[in-house]
Amino acid sequence: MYFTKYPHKSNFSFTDSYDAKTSTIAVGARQFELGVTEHQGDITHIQVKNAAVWQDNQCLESLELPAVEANHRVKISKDFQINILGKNGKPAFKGRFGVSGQASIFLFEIPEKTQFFGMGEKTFGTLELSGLRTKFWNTDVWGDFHAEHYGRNPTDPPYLSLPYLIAKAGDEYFGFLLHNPHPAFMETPGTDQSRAFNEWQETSSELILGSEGGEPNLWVLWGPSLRELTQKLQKLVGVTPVPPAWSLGYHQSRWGYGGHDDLMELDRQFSEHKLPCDSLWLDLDYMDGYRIFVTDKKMFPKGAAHTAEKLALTKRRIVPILDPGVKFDPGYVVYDDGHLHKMFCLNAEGKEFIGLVWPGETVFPDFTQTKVRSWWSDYVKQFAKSGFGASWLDMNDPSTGPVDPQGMLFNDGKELHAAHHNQYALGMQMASKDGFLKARPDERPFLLSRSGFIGSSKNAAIWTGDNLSNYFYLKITIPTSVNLSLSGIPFNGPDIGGFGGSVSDELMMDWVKANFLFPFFRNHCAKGQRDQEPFSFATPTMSVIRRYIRLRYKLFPYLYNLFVEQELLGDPILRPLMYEYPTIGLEGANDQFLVGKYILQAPFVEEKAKTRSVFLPGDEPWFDAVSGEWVASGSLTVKSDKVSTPLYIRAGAIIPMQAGTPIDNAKELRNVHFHVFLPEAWSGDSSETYVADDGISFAYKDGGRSSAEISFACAEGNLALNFVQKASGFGEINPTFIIHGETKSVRLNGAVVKLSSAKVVLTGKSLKVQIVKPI
Ligand code: NBV
Repeated sequence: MYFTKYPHKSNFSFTDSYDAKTSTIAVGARQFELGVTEHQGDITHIQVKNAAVWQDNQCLESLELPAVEANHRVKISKDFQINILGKNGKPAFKGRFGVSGQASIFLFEIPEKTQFFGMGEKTFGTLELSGLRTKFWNTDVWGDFHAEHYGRNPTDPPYLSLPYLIAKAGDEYFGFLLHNPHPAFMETPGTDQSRAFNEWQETSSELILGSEGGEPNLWVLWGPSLRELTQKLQKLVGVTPVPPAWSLGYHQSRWGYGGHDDLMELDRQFSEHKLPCDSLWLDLDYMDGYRIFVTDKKMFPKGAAHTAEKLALTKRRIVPILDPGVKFDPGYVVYDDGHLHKMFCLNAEGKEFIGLVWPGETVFPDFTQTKVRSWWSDYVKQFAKSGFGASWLDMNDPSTGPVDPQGMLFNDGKELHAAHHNQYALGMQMASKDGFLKARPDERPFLLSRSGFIGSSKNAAIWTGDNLSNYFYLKITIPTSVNLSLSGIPFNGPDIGGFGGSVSDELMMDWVKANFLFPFFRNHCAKGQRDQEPFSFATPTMSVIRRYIRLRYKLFPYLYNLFVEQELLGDPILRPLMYEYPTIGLEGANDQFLVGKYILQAPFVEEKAKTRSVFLPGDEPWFDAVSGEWVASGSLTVKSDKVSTPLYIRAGAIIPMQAGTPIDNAKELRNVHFHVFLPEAWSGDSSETYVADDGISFAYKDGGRSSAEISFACAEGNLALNFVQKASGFGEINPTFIIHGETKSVRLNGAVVKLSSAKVVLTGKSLKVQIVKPI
């Protein structure tokens, strides 16, 4: 597999006739059946079939299909062009279909000034993705690229493949999803800056969406806004079920923690420093000789369950790593059992395929087979019962070390590696999730996975793999995580502080400030690097890190509700500014983002920067959470400061928060503070739905959730607040209102209320607020 070479359109033959009556297209002498199925919500499926060329794609997770309903978005013209119509009913994208052996492409002429976004996990460092040639093939970045390359430059492809592209043409949005587990490729018109020669910089003038094999399966989505398009995509690939509350906390990991003693010491330090932390992670070292599912007795002399019990006192969980590779070691029970029952991938000689991973010679469960997923899930079940609260699925790209993975065949040696490579991790996620559910049927499972594919959103959170402790990697966290969020993977985040290399105090503080509200928030680093736990830094640095970990917990009700909303509607947690402000251009696209609709961050991500420019969208002023002042929208310059970070809140926001300053991992959803943000003499209104549930079980699906409507109207400083509890499946919600802004009078549910003054700290100085006591 060449990562930096892409099929050229000239090597393809294109459709030269179309028979509308039989839905048959012809490419030279070959006939293909063309299926165009229209679904509700302007979603159209274009499928090309020819049993002599392709078998049906074996996708492990199917899409969540909306009902079939005419939408007239895709029209095949008499000259067999695939026209995708814009809102004016005219073709916006004019496409051709071509084949080259088993490879296939869709080639589209595009409207002028089309912009591109999405593409899953790409690390190009920009939100907009014109002028790129790219592949979708899950890699083990540190195993597959040269260290000099990934240190400070984008490497492509990354760990996770999500062959989805968003095209913004004028003010409408088109989504293109290639649902085919075979390797895919895309080319977007523009200039490919990664090439040294001018002649190679210009990419195709047409948009190219292709697959190197497998049945061509293109899903075309349309939306009048990025919000509607993203909601449709998320529902199509599967929303992320609201995760357990603890998984939204702070996570502490490092490669090098051993067993019981290390965990207890970490636990003590987090408590001593009054640092909230929900889980402690174990990397490879807890295993007996890298044998998965076998915990080293020296690390846990009394068993992991004993440690888990102790950690339950501070409500922390243990999250151990699981690699897919099974040590090739006759006598080791997992190997013997898997060997006996033919669970492993084979090579072309019909023998077990061997790669070289941590345990040395390694075999690989064939997760494409139902029986193998069930076998694996039984091991995960026992593993979960032995004291582990969740699991972290690594190396599932699958990494085979220096061995070429293409030799690894699936389905008892009958199917080529490429047919399933991109969904190997997905199979591991599905099997592992089942294992946790078998162990604890009433508990929402949590898995973190490195690689993934379409459908991973239903099974696991994704971290963006091995990064380095430098500003290049800090800076790309924003476009990478935002594009991933727009591509159907809302629960994601990078290794905070950087995995490889030793982080400086400045970088660690900048990193935490930039990512502390990312959907997934885990500090992780490699063996041999400096300690990266908050308390391993000097006290002034630790205090800054702690301030943001605590602020995440303070904002937990807001974050949790964003995940609830994501499950219901499909909106991501991280959003680019244009998600909420559709009329703006690319201002702030690469180094600013929104968390939900109310919080805007513009963190410092350049080394030693003293100032940075910030763009505040819309017509209304924004609340500067550092100073407590209201600032006019538009462009401004802000100064860096050791303690605070540029964070702005939208006028009229209602943000649920926990009371006070969290010093442990307690998460209170019922006694909640609703912070209301009112610019001076503001006239306007706002409303929000707020929910609370037990944060761990599935009871919320069955009435076990409380909800309330919070609304207000403000006319020149006269504020009328309303709070109505709508559902009480999880008991009463007790609101307190915290008002940021001057008011002349305040009423709550019609009655005049008395206010008291207080102070609240968010990111900067202590802010004066008015409190409306609980009713
Ligand atoms: O298990 C060790 C590491 C792990 O810490 C990291 O997070 C993974 O992305 N793992 C990769 C294997 C070795 C990487 C050099």
